[in-house]
Amino acid sequence: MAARRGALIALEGVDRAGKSTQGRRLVQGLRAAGHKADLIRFPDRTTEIGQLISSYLVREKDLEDHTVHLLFSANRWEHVPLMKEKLHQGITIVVDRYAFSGVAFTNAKGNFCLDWCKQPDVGLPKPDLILFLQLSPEEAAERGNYGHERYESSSFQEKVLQSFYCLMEDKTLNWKTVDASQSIEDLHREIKSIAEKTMEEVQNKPLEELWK
Ligand code: NYM
Ligand code: MG
Repeated sequence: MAARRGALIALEGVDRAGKSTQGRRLVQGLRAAGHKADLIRFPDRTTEIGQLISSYLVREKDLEDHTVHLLFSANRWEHVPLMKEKLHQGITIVVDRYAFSGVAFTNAKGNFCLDWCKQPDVGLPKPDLILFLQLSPEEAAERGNYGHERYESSSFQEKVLQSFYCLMEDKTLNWKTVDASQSIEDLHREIKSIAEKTMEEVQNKPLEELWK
C-alpha cells in the first residue's frame, strides 16, 4: 500500500480574523498530537519575489496591478515542489492564506473578473480543506486599528469579503466556515478537530489540482 499523504489545509478570511494565530496553534496542536505538520504563510516575504511583494504592500514600491497579482501567484508556485514533496512524505501543510486571498484581494480592486484572477493559480495543489474564519466587519474593527499597508481599510476589506463569498459558492472545494469571534482556545479546538477529520479522510486519496 502506498504511504499515507498529509493534508493541505488553507486558512482564509479577512484581515484580523485570527488566521496567523490559528495557523500557528494548529501546527503546534497537531505536532503535540503526534502528527507531522508544517506551516507556510502567503505571501512568504522571505523569497526574492516575496520581498518585491512586501515592498509593494508597505508602499515602498509601486507595482502595476496585473504584475502584483502575478507575483503573489508566483510566490505560491515557487513553494509547490517542496509542498508536494512534504505532502507525499505524510506531512500535513497548513497555509496561512492561499490562492483565495489572491483572487479576493485583486477582484476587490474592481476591474478584474474572478475568472482572470483565478487563472495563474489553476493547477496549484488543491486544498483538502479551506477553513474560512468568519468575523463581521464590526468585530474586526473592535480588534483595533488596521495597519498602514495597502488594502488595510474597512471599505476595501468589505469588498474582499464579498469576493470570498463568491469563491465559497464553488462546491467542488471543501469550504468550512468557522466562527472567528470565539476565544482563541475554543476556535483552536474546533479547527483542530475538523483538520484531524480531514487528515484521516484524505490520507489515501490522490492530491488534486486546484480549479482544474
Ligand atoms: N494578499 C495576500 C494579496 O493581495 N494576494 C495574495 O495572493 C495574498 C496571499 O497581502 N492584506 C494580501 C492580503 C494582505 C496582504 O498578507 C499581506 P498578510 O497575511 O497580512 O501578511
Ligand atoms: Mg496583514
